[in-house]
Amino acid sequence: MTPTITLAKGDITRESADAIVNAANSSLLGGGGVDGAIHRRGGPAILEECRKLRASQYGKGLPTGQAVATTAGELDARWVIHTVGPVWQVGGGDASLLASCYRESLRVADELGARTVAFPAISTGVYRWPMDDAARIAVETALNTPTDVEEVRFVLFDDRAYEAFATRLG
Ligand code: AR6
Repeated sequence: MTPTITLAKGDITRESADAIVNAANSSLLGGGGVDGAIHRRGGPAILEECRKLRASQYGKGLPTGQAVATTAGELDARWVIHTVGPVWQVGGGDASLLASCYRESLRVADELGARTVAFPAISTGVYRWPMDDAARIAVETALNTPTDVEEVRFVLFDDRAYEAFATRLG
């Protein structure tokens, strides 16, 4: 099935969804941006599970483009799905890895049985991916990934991000 795509503006940690996606880094141990906000509002249970993941199957960290779930702690969600976007380097970035973040997050969501999933604009903050290109990759991948997720909600932090995604949706 193809999910319905919806857009929201604001802080993703205020959203209610089965799963909220975190724009994490490989350490899984927190950072700034969405990651910082999720750990702050979600509370210590999330970090505790991330530490366990680091002590078990992700001893070297979560590779770029992959996704893994933990509890959502005190967020209004059942799970946080952590994924690691690629960094935009001078002149470009690996678009297949950014697409993989969305695809793998949806695969994990399917495994969990999540039906509504809220995504931030992965890689467009600290990792510097240009917003228009990131919006294109996010929307195309969500529309082209077979999934049982019914709603993919992109939660955009400001007007510019919202407009970039709205333009892509047409
Ligand atoms: N809700 C929704 N969107 C947000 C929020 C929020 N609370 N806060 C920021 N954004 P970023 P990345 C937007 O930097 O580029 C962290 O330190 C932001 O404006 O969160 O994938 C991690 O630990 C931008 O458009 O993620 C990694 O080290 C988008 O969310 C690194 O940053 C993504 O910005 C990951 O960088």
